[in-house]
Order: sequence, then C-alpha cells, then structure tokens
Amino acid sequence: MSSVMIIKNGRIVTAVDDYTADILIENERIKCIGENLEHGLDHEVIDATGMLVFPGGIDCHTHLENTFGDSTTADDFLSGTKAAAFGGTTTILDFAFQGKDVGVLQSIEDALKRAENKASVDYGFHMITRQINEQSLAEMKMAINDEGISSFKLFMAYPGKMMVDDADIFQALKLVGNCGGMISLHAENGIVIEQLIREALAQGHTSPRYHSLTRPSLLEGEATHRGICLAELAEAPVYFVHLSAMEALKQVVEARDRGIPVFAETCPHYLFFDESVYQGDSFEVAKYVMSPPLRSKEAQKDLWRALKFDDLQVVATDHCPYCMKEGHLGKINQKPLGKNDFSKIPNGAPGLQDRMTVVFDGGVKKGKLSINRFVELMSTNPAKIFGLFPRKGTIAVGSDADILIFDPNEKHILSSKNNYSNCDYSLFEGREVTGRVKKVILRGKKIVDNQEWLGNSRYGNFQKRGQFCGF
Ligand code: DUC
Ligand code: ZN
Ligand code: ZN
Repeated sequence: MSSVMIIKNGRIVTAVDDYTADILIENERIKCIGENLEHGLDHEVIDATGMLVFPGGIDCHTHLENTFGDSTTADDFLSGTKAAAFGGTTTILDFAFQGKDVGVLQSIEDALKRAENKASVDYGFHMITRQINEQSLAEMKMAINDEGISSFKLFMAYPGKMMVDDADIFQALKLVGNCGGMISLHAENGIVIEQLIREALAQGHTSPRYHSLTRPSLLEGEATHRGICLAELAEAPVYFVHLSAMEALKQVVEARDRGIPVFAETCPHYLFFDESVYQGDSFEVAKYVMSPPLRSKEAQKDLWRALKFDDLQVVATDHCPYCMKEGHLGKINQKPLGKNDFSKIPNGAPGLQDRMTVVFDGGVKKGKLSINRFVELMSTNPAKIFGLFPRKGTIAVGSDADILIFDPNEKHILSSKNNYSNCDYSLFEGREVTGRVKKVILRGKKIVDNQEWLGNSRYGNFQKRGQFCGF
C-alpha cells in the first residue's frame, strides 16, 4: 500500500529556490511540487503556512560511539541520531575506523554493526584509514565501488596513533581521486604539536587551557598548505575538516582562486566561541578542548565571511561528545581522564542537535548568510561533496522526502536539558535563538512533531554514496 503525504503552503527554500507551494510525497520520495495540489481524504496533510520548508539537514561530520584511545564518545547511534532528528538533521555521515592491523572492508562491517537497529535518521560512513599499503589501497577502491563508502579521513596529527605520513596521503589522494571519491584531511602538524605538548608538560603546565597553547593556528596553516600541495600533485580533490584558523583559510582561498578543487568545512563552535574561553586553570575549560582549538575573534569573523563568499562550503558539527562528569549515564573515560594532564583530555564537543538552529539564528537572522546559502551549507553542499546529491540535499521531484519544517520566528532557549544527546553539557547552554525546528520528515515519514518523538531506531537507512559531483 502506498503512503501519501502532502505539505501545503510552505515557503520552500533550497540552495537556489524560494517560493510557496505544496509538496506531494509518495512512498518516501517527492512526487510532485505545485500550487493547490489535489489530495485524497485519507492522505496525511501538513499545513506549513508561515513556515520555512527546507531539505533535511546533512551533518557530514559526527562521531557516534567512536573510540579514540581509551575514550568512547558519549552518544551512540540511538541517542545521537535522535538528537540529530530533533535538530532537523535527517542524514549524518559518521566514521568507520580502521583499527590497527584490521582491513578496510572489515572495519566497514564493524561500523555497520554499530548502527544496526539504532539509527533514527539516514547515515553513511567516512573511513578513517590509518595504514596505507597495497592491500588497504585495493580495499579502499572496493569500498568506493562496491560498499558506497566514497570518502576517507586521514590525520596529519596524533603521531603514533592516527597520523599517516605525506607519502601515504599522496598515494591515497591519487587512488581515491581516480575513483571519484574524496579524501578529508585533519590538518594540523602533529609532530610539532607533540613537541609543544612535551615542552608544556615539562614546565608543569597541565591545565586544559594548554591544549590551545600547544596547537597554534600556524600549524593548522602549515598542514593545510601541505595537504593542498599533495592534492595538487595528485590531481585529486581534497576536503579539509573542522577548519578553524585564518592561516588555513588563506591557503584554501588561494588554492580555490587557482582553480584547485579544494573544499572545507567549519563547525559551529568556531563560529560562536573564541579563544578567550581558555583562561584560568579551571577544569571547566575542558568543555572547549577540541582539535583544532577555538581561535581568535578575528578568525571567527573571517570564517563567517568565508561561508558567505564560498571560500568555505560546509558547516558540520564534528559532534564528538565527552561528558564533563565521569560516570554520567554510566559513561567512563570521559573529560576527567585529563584532570592532571591536558593532553589526556578526550578531544571533542557536542553540537549535533543545535547545528541548524544556531547557524540559522547567528547566520540568517543576523544577516551574515542568505537563506539559500544557509541551505547550501547545511544540506546541499555536503550532499554534493559526499556523493548523496540529488537523492538528498534538495527538495525536488524524485528526491528523498527528507524535509524540515521550520518556524523562522519562534524564540527558544537551548540547553542540554532539552537535548537528546547523552552529553552532560551544551556549549550553547542558555543561548536564546530565533528559529525552531517544528516538524521533521525522513523519507516521507514524520519523525518529529514539535516536542513529540514519532521516529524509531529502525527507520534510519545506511546510504550507499556515489562519487563526488564536482562543482
Ligand atoms: N578530530 C575530529 O575530527 N574529531 C575529534 C577529534 C579530532 O581530532
Ligand atoms: Zn579531526
Ligand atoms: Zn571529527
């Protein structure tokens, strides 16, 4: 039996359109868009008068039940995808993680198990590749061609743990670029950072603010420059995750101006917070221990400008939650691991549920982004860069009916208390925002209706992704 839903009279906004119309949804996809569409008596009707109708958000950088060293992030697919849904995000891209001496394809299987029966929104995986050799390169090719995993994250930081060397990056760029996939880089010069950490600890500097002092923006700029050179030489596109520093942005702008296919995301925490939080020796500062760390107020202004003028293409959360209180909801090895040594604080912060709202409020409402650009950054561009477009990332006939109905005028206050993440704090605690998620539809099924949860953890589907669609 086919299911039909009609959304009436909403203001439909995509990366390029802005008009009022009805949307007819049949069997998970958009069947028709038009004025005064007819519908049967038994069809579900949603009146979206006065509402914005966006494509569902795509957060292409999350860490659900990801283990780094001894610490596992506080959200699994159950809590994390529910938080995503309540925040208007209908697709996430998380990470498959290549363990030591574990094959790429085996690691994909392990990641798929993590999500099984736990995903309330659609999802895919980037693969974090730690060993580049003949076997892993061959399996990366199979991952792209057969498994729908077409992007790989490589680390230029964390030597001895995650870091790969420049030759590895170059080989991976060549292979993945040739197969139509995308290499993402964590661009920080890990070797020099390790030296700065050793020097700080030797001087007895153990409090969380030294996390920031040992990861200077210059070292993000250097690694970004190096990553771009390697991509240029390999004739492959490249994507920089969590770009935070002016020095890095400058490299991206320069390369794009020369026509090199370089793309980059920034994250809400870099847009709304700055390095002034790293003051005093209180452990509270650990809330802001993420990599790269927060930067200057000037850098923040530059990031907003870069989003507006297409120097940056995506806002993703890098949702990597660790609790401040050891044992919260039974989670162990959280932020307090680094009570006496900042370098042991697990790196990351929450943000998945708040992304759409804070960027709408801080960007569109404050006049920093047009409403079309907002959609492009939050949904369309991640879909295009990571092989999901046009199935996702837009509202068009034939696309998946992933839709966010959003009230542009309702004010509300953000808090970890009304957030579905397991994390025990929110960076946005107490912030008043204008603009609220009202209804969320995933492939034609209403999963959020105001504060009510209608979704379920079996409805989210793994998304096999295609090739990077150059733009
Ligand atoms: N990089 C990420 O993308 N997330 C968490 C930690 C890190 O270094
Ligand atoms: Zn990273
Ligand atoms: Zn991350």
